[in-house]
Amino acid sequence: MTRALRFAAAGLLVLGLTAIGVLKSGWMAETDALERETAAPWLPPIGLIEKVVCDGNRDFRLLFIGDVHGQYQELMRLIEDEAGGLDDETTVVLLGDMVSKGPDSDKVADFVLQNRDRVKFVFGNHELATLFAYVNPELNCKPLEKVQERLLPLRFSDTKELFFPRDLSKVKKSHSSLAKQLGFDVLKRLALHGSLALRFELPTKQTLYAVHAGMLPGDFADTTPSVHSLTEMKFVDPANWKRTSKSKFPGAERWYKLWDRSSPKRTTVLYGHDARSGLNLRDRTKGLDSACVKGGKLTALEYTYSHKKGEVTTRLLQTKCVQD
Ligand SMILES: [Mn+2]
Repeated sequence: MTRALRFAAAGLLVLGLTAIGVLKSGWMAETDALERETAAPWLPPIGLIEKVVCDGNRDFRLLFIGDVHGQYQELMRLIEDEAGGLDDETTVVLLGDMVSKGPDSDKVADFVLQNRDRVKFVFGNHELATLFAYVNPELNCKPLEKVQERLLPLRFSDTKELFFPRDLSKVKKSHSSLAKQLGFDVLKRLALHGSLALRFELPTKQTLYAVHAGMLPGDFADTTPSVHSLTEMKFVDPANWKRTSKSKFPGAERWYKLWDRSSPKRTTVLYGHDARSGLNLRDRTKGLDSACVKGGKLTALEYTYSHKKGEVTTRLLQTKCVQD
């Protein structure tokens, strides 16, 4: 082999090895990215609203229940003893914050998922915090400033809004532990089953909305409400409805006062979230969080439809709660 040929062969060999190296590192980078992607916690988007048209040709009953907060025994007592149990005519609607704080969040979640055809729920701030803690496992292990930019939002199927909690300190270690305890399968099924709001059209032309925190006039009719207002709001600025808050601020008003003034007459909002105000039954809004987890009561508001009479009757059911 001439010298020149030897040089050329060596050159080709180097080139070849380099090419393999480049290809390999490219391939490795791609695999790494893929692994990261697969490893990143993922949950399906949550539905914004589920609409139910109730059939006027048969009897039915809707049982709206305030914040359960993991008080499984009380929930069972309310449904079995006070309400006479789940039957084919009954739909239970949990008004959010069904998990967290109390002792048996896992049992409450299992109960909901095992009775999906009879038990519906809307997401409360505690369910969102638990899901958020699940998709952001670093949140409670590292200082906030280190993870803040890497946080992943929660996603919803009918709104482009990406949800980050307004106050990250409200996503606590207990939410991360609960997320771990429930695990991916349960959280995924909860995300697929629940929604941020429910709307029931009754045969009597009444409309019932179920949300965790509150609604503003025009929500779902003219405007898409924000996740924060549906799950956290207690107060609103009457001059700028986009300004909502959990705590009182100058000029703020309770959201249900706006609702009383400007919403359609035959439309009622059932909600939870406000244990401090307690049971709050008004003409067009029904607040059902009666502080069960703090040793208060667990409340259900029952709507029973009789197709013979063509009428809806309501009844309030309560059970006393034992503080854990
Ligand atoms: Mn709440």
